[in-house]
Parts: sequence; C-alpha cells; structure tokens
Amino acid sequence: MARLVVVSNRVADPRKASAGGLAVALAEFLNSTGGIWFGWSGKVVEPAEGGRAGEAQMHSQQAGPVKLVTLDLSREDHDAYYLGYSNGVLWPVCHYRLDLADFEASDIQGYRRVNQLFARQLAPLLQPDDIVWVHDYHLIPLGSELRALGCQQRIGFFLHVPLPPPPMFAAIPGHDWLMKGLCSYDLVGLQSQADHAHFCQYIQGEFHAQSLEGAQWRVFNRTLCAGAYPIGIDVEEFNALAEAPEARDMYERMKREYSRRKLLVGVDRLDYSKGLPHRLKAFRALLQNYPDTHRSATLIQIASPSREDVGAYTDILHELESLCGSINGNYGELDWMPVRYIHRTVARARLPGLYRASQVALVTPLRDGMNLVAKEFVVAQDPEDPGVLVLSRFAGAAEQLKEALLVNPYDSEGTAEAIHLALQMPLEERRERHRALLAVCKRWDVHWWCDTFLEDLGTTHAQESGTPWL
Ligand code: ADQ
Repeated sequence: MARLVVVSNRVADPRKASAGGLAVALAEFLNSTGGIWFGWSGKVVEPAEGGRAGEAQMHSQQAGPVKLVTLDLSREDHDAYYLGYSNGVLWPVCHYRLDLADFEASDIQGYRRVNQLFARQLAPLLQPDDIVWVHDYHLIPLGSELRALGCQQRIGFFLHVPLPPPPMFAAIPGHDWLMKGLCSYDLVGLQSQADHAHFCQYIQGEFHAQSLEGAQWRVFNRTLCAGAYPIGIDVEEFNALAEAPEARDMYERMKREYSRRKLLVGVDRLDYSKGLPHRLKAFRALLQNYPDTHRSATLIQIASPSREDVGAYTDILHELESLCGSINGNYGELDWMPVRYIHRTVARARLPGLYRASQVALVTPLRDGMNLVAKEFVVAQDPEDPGVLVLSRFAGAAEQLKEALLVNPYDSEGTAEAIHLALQMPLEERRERHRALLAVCKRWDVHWWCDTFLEDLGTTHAQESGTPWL
C-alpha cells in the first residue's frame, strides 16, 4: 500500500484523545500505511527570532509510524496567509458572506508565499509512490506549487467548507487562480452534491472543461476527478467516549439538574456562519409564541472562542451576549433561566453526555460545509428515548440527514415552530426518525469518507505532469 502524506493547516497529534474524529480516522490510515502529517506548527515567529529571512523553522516528531512535520510562520506570513486571505476572504465568501470579506492585495501574496513555502519544504520529503492528501481552503494552491516543483505523485484535495455558486465565488480576488490551482489535483473532494455541482459549473463555464466518463473532467490538458465525499464521524470512537466516566458523569448531572425541564442544546465554535444570533431569535420567538415552554425548556448554548483576532468575530460575540441577556431579562424567573450561554470550549469527552441528556439539538448554521455536531448528537442518543435534531437546510449535513426537522434559520418564526414540534414529538416518531438518522451516520462514517476518498485517489488515471498555466 502506498505511503500517505496528509497536509493541513494544523497538525493534530493523533495520540491525543482531544484530537477528534478526523484526526483519529486519518491517524488510523496513516498508522497502517506509515506516512507524514505536514502543516503549520501554530507558532508565529517574530522576525528577530526567526533567523535568516525566508527560512522557516521545521520541526519533526515521530508519533508511532507517523511523522509529524510542522513549520513555523513569520508574523507577516501568518497575518497575510491565515488571518488575511484564508480567514478574512475565503472563509466568509465560502460561507456566502461577501459583505464580510476584507480583501487586501498583500494578503493574497502572503497566501501564495506560504503555499510555496509548504511546497518547497514538503517536496524533498516525498517519495515517488506517495499519495498526498491536502486539506481545506488554506492550501488550495499547494497542489499546483508541488507540480511546479516537479512532483508527479497522486495528489488529492478535500474542501471542508462549502463551495458557493460560481457568480459568488467569482467575487474572490484571485478566484480563477484558485480554481486553476484546484485543477492541478488528481481528485477534488467536496462535502455535498450542491458543492460538487458548483465546482463543475465553474470549471465548465470558466475553463470550458470537458466532461468525460464517470466523475472525470478534461481541463488544461489534464484529467481531473471530482466528487462529493460527505465527511462523517467515527461512530465507534464516539460510542466509546459516551461510555467513559466523563460523559456518564455529565449525563447524570444534567439529568439531575434538568429533571423537570426539557433541555435544548447548541454546540458550536463562535462563528458567524453558525447562525447563533438567528438561533437565539428563534428561541425568543418560541418563548413568545408558545407560553407552554416557559419554565419547561432551557437552552444551553456552548460557543467556544474561535479566531478572536478577526474583527467579525468580536462583533458576533457582543451580539450574542446582548441577545442572551435580553432573553433572560425578559423571560427569566427567579427559579428559571431560559438561556445558559457558555463562552468556553467544553471538553470533547463530556459532549456525548450533554447531547444524550438533551431532548432537542439546535444545529442551525446559516451555511456549513457539513456540521459534525449534528451527527454526534444523533449517535449519542438513547435509541429507546431519543432526542430530536433541528437542522438547518443550509448545512451540508441536511443532504444526508433528511429525517431531521429541517429549518430555514433566517426564518425565526418557522424555526420556533419546528422547535416546538420537536419538544412535543411523540416517542414513536422520535424513534423512527432517529433510526433512520443513525443508519446514515453509521453507513457514511469517517472511515467510509477516508477509505473512499483514498481509494478513488489511488485509482485515478496516471496523470500527465506539468502545469501549463504557471
Ligand atoms: P467546524 O466549523 O469546526 O469544521 P463542526 O463540524 O461543527 O465544525 O465541528 C467540528 C468538531 O468540533 C466536532 O467534533 C464538534 O464536536 C467540535 N466542536 C464544535 N464546537 C465545539 C465546542 N463549543 N466545544 C467543544 N467542541 C466543539 C469544519 C467545517 C464543517 C465540517 C468540519 C469537518 O466548517 O462544516 O463539518 O470542518 O469537515
């Protein structure tokens, strides 16, 4: 079996329990093939410490059969590549928020510089038969940079965030360069059929790509495959987590605390794509329109701090705090607080207990590549007495989780109605919906995702080398 080389912005140590399903799944594969996980170290080096200009400090650490290789970034590169182009332009536009994109010409140069740096440092580590798997929007041009250095290995790319329709993607300065970059991979994987359709529309419309058999395209004198590979969770790992004392303890405590009330739960990074203010407005509409929910329902919203050095994130933080305060102020009683808002990360080990103790999960992003919280909630439920998933139709997960109550998160009254329905849903209907949802989560789990993507990447036709557009 060919050796696997994974490249992502951040590298997770697969031996750590906090690493999460993706790291566990990739690590399992890496453990069986041996290989490298390559990415940014998370360290920003100020110029004075950084040594010779342009020289990146590389760290290498063996984690079993897997070598973790990381690079430090200079302040200038980090700010342009990570804060600027990746999180200030690509993230908002890929989440359909053109209004939040903040483009600086120097950022795109930094983005390219870091991708070139990654390519230069990675290329000498590659063996001819390696399979390279590049992840996410930070590293779109890495494939073409590797090709420019003569790398002829099979290289695949997976986009974890949504790919918007071509007219919207075209608002990104450098969109055609990014898309050309994607065309240098052998396989491009997207989260949903909708994202896949957008990719195909773009390369057909802008590059006159020719559709071949199966999922193949002929473009820039190369053959490229593209498809939807919806990411899943590691069901076994999550079940094991649910059985462990931390989750059990969490479950018992929540059950005790909320024995007379129904619990609604939201677990997100604090990000404007997750629709948190809209969710709170829907909860407020629930309290306003359905007085039977007063005293009988509590929303626990966990919003872990994220990218606090990007301006749009502090705005959302203030909006959220003010909404929680006004809901609790207007509806709360001496012995009942409608919303419990927690602006901290909750240990992954406790999440299954929290999910299982909740009657309803609110997963209502305005746009999301997939959303794994939706799948984790389903897997954590007691099949005999399961909770109900209220899911945004704009999450990639909605294409698969059709038995959830699908909502339009922009419509707070409609979402409130769905939440009320979820709170009232008879046991038999809850069980039926849950059975169907669980079957989907189990069938298309993270191992399916990893195995299928890598199998398809391994069997794409031998590729012509060269990068005619560079
Ligand atoms: P994220 O936007 O980070 O990831 P998501 O899929 O919701 O989104 O969560 C990833 C993991 O983080 C889950 O395991 C979840 O439990 C955990 N998590 C989220 N909020 C947390 C909190 N407050 N405390 C503790 N843990 C928390 C991106 C894309 C998604 C896509 C994933 C995977 O934006 O659309 O599903 O990658 O491809």
